[in-house]
Amino acid sequence: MADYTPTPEDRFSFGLWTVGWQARDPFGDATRPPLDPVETVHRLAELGAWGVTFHDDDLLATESDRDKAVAAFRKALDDTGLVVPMATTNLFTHPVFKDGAFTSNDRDVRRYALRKVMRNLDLAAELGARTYVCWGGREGAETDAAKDVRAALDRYKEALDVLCGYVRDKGYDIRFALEPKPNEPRGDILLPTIGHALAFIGELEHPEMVGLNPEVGHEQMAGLNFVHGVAQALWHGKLFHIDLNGQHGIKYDQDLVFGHGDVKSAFFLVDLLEHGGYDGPRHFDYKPTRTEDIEGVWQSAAANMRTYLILKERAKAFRADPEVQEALAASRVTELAVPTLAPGETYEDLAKDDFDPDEAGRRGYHYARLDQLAVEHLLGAR
Ligand code: DIG
Ligand code: MN
Ligand code: MN
Repeated sequence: MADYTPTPEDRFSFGLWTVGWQARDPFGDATRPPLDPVETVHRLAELGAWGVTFHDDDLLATESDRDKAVAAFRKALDDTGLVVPMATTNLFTHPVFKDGAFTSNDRDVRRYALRKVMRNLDLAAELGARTYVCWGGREGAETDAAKDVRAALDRYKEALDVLCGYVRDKGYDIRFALEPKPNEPRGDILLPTIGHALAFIGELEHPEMVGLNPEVGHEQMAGLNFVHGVAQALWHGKLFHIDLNGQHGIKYDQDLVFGHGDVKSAFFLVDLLEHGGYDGPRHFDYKPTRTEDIEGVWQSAAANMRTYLILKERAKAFRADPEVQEALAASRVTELAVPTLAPGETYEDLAKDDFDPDEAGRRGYHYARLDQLAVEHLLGAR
């Protein structure tokens, strides 16, 4: 029986806010007590995780004195060897951010948000984080009259430009990763998808310092193919980090255990990450379902890593299967990597082709066979 026990070499990381979620939702109170970040660090280390990530406010879950909380967190990291690959700011829970942070109509709120991020950037740098995520969960609106989107994008750009300037002046080895999401908690969130965020990054003063932290469920909430989105982020050299979880299509943000939503998409995502040149953390941003007690919380944390490792093995077997290699060639998947014009050719050479579009239109691509091979590997039937 294969061994799916995670080790730090797998570079799995979790947000404090994931296993620490008390399961309060819009229709019900918390079903779990607050979780001490120190307990989280030790338990994640026991489960085989490599890293832990945090919002500034997560550190205060059970200790209101920030210095004590940071000292305890740092000691837990030292005691366990867990690293901090990423940090971020909570710009969405406090009522002050109810109309946004970087794009609130209230200029004083925007200035406060920048101060809050800069303060946590200092801690992130101290703890060795290389990536700083910006999820603009409250940047948006419920009604069109309420938000001048062009002005909001001006303010969003201004905020990122100021923060990139701060990181450069401080000499921090930190890059920013924008996390798109189409809606929830706002009716419509700005930079809703990978595509919107990529276009926005191109307008910044330091675009080289800003990339993406795509989340599985967020693109799928918009009805988009997450694997295609991640592939384009990789193509732009902008996959700086990734939030792995599960989602069942277009509904509220489920933040399920990785693989517990669209498992075929998860299979091809792991195939892409393991063979597509991404060497960053395998970060889980999920929520243990509200039905779980603390024992179930730790079981769900382990499930993320175990599912990833099973899919990693299945994807490796898929790629190594000679019948798959033959089917990929028969479907001309490998031919797509061949440039359309041969070296030295120009558009003038295109006129020389002897090509019968009707004959080509009759040719099949044999994708059904290829997809069946993928499904059989995914199901462990090969
Ligand atoms: C939600 O998907 C967001 C917040 O949890 C956090 O700001 C970010 C970090 O991954 N993801
Ligand atoms: Mn989510
Ligand atoms: Mn996320």
